[in-house]
Amino acid sequence: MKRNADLPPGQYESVTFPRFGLASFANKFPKEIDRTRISIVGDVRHEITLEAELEGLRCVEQMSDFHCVTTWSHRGLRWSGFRFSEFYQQLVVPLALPSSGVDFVVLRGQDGYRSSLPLADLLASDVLLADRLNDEPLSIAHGAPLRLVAPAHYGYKSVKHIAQIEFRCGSVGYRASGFGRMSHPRARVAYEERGRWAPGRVLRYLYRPLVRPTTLLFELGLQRYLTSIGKGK
Ligand SMILES: Nc1nc2c(c(=O)[nH]1)N[C@H]1C(S)=C(S)[C@@H](COP(=O)(O)O)O[C@H]1N2
Ligand SMILES: [Mo]
Repeated sequence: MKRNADLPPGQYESVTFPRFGLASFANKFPKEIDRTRISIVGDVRHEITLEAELEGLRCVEQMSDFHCVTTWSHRGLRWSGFRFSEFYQQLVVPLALPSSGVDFVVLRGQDGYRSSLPLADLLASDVLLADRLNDEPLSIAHGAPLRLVAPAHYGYKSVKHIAQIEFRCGSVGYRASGFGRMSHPRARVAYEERGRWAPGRVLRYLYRPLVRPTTLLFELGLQRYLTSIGKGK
């Protein structure tokens, strides 16, 4: 890894893009990668499952950098998929009829991981639901069949293997995966909002030593899994 002055505060450039996450998810994988289905639940009039409807959305491409809270950043990823804002306006609003007070969204992956963002942050034009990375279908490592990409927020908000999206009025009672009490409600990279209870400038030094062991744990988990399904090297 090397330092890079024009990265957000406290970040290093990583030349590789590792499979990464909370240690407890290193050995968890999606059950269904050939089919994209998202269930819409919460404060909505109709709880629905979207599948064929997704194909009607406009496909967009975007280059963005990816910033993990543990201080590694990988630059210049080319994602394609659809804009979360268009997904919300064109499918969720007319088909699920969210309550007028909906302002908080919980996203859940097929591996059981969950994270949240304010609805307003998800409606930013650089937030995608991506199904391709660098001109190839999304791999299991990086979130097949569909993941969130929210480049202005730390990677822990970009839920992989999306299965369910819950639209809620407020966040009362919600707790994020893992060290849930640590996770920041917005986690904006530009403001170094790494966590809720300690300043970002302090957390960088606590998180950085986790990069190597976590990368290794996630790589081993993936190799073991690919071997078990007959796709290993
Ligand atoms: N479903 C799911 N999504 C997840 C995670 C996870 O373990 N499971 N980890 C998060 C974290 S902490 C990071 S940094 C990014 C890593 O994305 P990558 O594996 O594509 O590098 O995914 C995020 N989304
Ligand atoms: Mo992360």
